[in-house]
Amino acid sequence: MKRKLIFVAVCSLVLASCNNSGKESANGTDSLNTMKSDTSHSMNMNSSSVSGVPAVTEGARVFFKNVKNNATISSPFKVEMGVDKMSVDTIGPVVAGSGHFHIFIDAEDSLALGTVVPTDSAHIHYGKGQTEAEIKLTPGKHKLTLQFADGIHRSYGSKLATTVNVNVKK
Ligand SMILES: [Cu+2]
Repeated sequence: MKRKLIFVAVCSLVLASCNNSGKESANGTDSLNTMKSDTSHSMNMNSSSVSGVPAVTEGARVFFKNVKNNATISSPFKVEMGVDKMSVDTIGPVVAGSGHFHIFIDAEDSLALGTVVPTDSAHIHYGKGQTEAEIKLTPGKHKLTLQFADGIHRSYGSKLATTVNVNVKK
């Protein structure tokens, strides 16, 4: 409710952004949260690669719990995602020390710090705070990357990414 009200306020301020977010209400909420949480200096509300991504906790890392590099797996595969020294949260306001998982399939080894993770068939978001997910892969070799990003999908960079190669059974 509160969000909606603020969202309307944002729309009346930024008509262009409202048009964009009409396509996908989640993103509209996201740009709102950028504004709310980034009170320091950024005037560019629509930027998709802004500074202001929370710091990565010293020693934090992400890892696949149940698949090692060069493993042979079957599809569908229930992948388990882990993170040390950061907490897993849903999408929403940016909170230091927290974020959500993404799996990239046959894509980048990581996305540069601050880059918003795209939403497409090669970049899957687990914005409900999932730590387990079923993924479907065609038989053969694939590359899976686990990437952690903040509440508005801004990548925490290579420090919070890991990649494994897998071989999917027929
Ligand atoms: Cu995301």
